[in-house]
Amino acid sequence: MAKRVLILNGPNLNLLGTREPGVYGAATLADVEVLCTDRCEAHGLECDFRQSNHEGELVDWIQQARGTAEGVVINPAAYSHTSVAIHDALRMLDVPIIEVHLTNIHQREPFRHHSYVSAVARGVVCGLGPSGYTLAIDALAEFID
Ligand code: CA2
Repeated sequence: MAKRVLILNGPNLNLLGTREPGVYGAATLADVEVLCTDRCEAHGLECDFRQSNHEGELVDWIQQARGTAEGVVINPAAYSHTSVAIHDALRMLDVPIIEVHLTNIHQREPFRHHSYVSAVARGVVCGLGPSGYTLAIDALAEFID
C-alpha cells in the first residue's frame, strides 16, 4: 500500500488564482492539487490534499495524521503567524513536516516574518510559488524512504 502524505492549506488559499494574482500568481488551488498529486504519484506516494479556513479543523486533521500519514506538507497561510494551536498539534507528530509559502514571507510585511510553524518543521520553502509544494514533496519522499 502507498504511503500517505498529508498536504494542508490554510485560510483563504481557496481563493488562489482568483484574486491578487500579482502577489500569489495565477494558479488555482485545484492546479496546485494536480501538481501535488502528480508529484506524489511519481514517488509512489498517496496524496491527501486539503484546505480549510478554520483553525480547529486544521488541528483535527493534524491530530488525525498520527499513525495515518508518513509526512506532512503545510501552508498554514495566515495561521503561520498566529497559531500556537497548530504549532502544538504539529509538534505531537513524529513524521517529517515541511512548511511551504508561495511568497517570500521575509520580503513582505514584518508581521509575516515570524511563523509559529517553522520551529516544528523539518524544512521551510518560501517564495517559489507552487513549485515550493513539489520541492517539499521531493524532500519528504527522501526523508520517508
Ligand atoms: O505565501 C504564502 O503562501 C502565505 O502562506 C499566504 C497567506 C499569507 O497570509 C501568508 O503570510 C503567506 C495568504 C493566503 C491567502 O491567499 C489568497 C489568495 C488569493 C487571494 C487572496 C488571498
